[in-house]
Amino acid sequence: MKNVITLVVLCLCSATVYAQTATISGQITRLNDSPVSGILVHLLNWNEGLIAADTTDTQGAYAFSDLTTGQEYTVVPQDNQEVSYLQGVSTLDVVIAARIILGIQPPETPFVYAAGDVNNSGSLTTLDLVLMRRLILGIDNSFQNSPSVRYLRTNASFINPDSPFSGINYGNSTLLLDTDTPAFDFYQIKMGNLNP
Ligand SMILES: [Ca+2]
Repeated sequence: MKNVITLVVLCLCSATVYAQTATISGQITRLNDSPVSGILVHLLNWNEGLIAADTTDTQGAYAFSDLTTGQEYTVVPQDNQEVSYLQGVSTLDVVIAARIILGIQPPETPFVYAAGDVNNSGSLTTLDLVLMRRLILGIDNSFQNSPSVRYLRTNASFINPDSPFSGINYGNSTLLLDTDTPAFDFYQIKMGNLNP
């Protein structure tokens, strides 16, 4: 009996020592840094199972607390606001995209480049220009292979800063939680709006 009690006490002590928790928090903003409120954010476990949900507040902030450390989590902002495809897309955006494609004006950020990839092919090409024109002219009312907005980690970068056409490292929305992780931030990218 004494051995059993000792074992139970040992187990409880171990649980106290190892079951540590931490918080993942961050903010969703537009490219002009204005916060986006009301965005549903899902937290998935290593098995892509939904374990928590939060909605961004007026500051665009979300948080998940009391998460067991030593495990992998993925933060996934949901496209729940039904932003019109046409919102923010004009001929000026087509001109900017054309200048990028022609090499006249390099994209200022990977996010501008990503916003132009409206067919979700991974690169910005004349095909994207065609689709943007068709949307502006009312021939299409959506981008078939892309939602109207996408969410990218703010630490996304060009794979080769000297050559935007080499592609984008989209950053990681999955992390192995070790300690409190603030500033796990996202940009809301309005597809087709290269001049936010
Ligand atoms: Ca494309």
